[in-house]
Amino acid sequence: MGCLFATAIGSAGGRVSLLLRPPLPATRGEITVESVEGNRTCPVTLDDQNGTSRIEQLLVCTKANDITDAVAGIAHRLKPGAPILLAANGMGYLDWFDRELPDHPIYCCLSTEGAYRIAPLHIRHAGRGRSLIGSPAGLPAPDWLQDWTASFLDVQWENAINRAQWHKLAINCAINPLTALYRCRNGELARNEVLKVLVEQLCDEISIVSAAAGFGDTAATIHRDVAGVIAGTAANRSSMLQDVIAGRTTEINFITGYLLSTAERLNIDAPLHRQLLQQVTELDL
Ligand code: KPL
Repeated sequence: MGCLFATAIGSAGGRVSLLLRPPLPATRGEITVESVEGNRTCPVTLDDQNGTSRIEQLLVCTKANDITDAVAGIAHRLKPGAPILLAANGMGYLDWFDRELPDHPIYCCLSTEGAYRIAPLHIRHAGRGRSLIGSPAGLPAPDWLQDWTASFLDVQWENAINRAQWHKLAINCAINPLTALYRCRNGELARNEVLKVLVEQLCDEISIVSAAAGFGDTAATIHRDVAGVIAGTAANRSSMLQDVIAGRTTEINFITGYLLSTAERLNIDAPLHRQLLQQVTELDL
């Protein structure tokens, strides 16, 4: 996603540096994005956490588990007040920013764009989606948003990004852990009778927690919305299943873990989510 977003910003005239994990690839600094519409390229400066240039604006496209380490490693290079845009799954990482980088405005990006890596700096933009950017603290749309809205991606400002994030989290809580544990594609959750019942029960628990947490909209529609996403992404392997298959740590603590910490704060039990958190955590070990 980092390569896709970098190319989008580059296409709108922005200057982009990619901060990669060392060792830097032995390729020249150019991203290639393949799509049905043809190939796009974007010149970029390649850098890693040992670089010294100052960062005017930071876009973080890591897994949720890696956000804080990645940002901590380059925080000294951020210009005063540089905005930070987080494009990651799940919730629960904002407290760290409030504590460690209180002078940097934080924005979040939720995206349904589909892209996968073919080689270093070479990706395929496989599915067109929409990206929502907003400020969890309720800040107004910043000037730099124009770099995104003028790009080839469909990007919109979202005033209620917290709600949008919670809604996405709720959907991920109902789909991702089951697909990871049963190693199935999303569509199996609607075909297999046992899994279908589990999805319903997960949605019941999500609905109760959502209502108590002030997300009545998610509480009201979660069963229907999850069914719709399962149908619309039937052939997909969820991101959590992909992590399990690749032997990566899953984002369960930032998905089900965040739902459960919200439930706990509100004195609500969500036993099925608790069980799935434990089972997926065991896969991570
Ligand atoms: O967001 C997803 C994910 O896999 O993380 C869904 C919507 C479940 C699509 O696979």
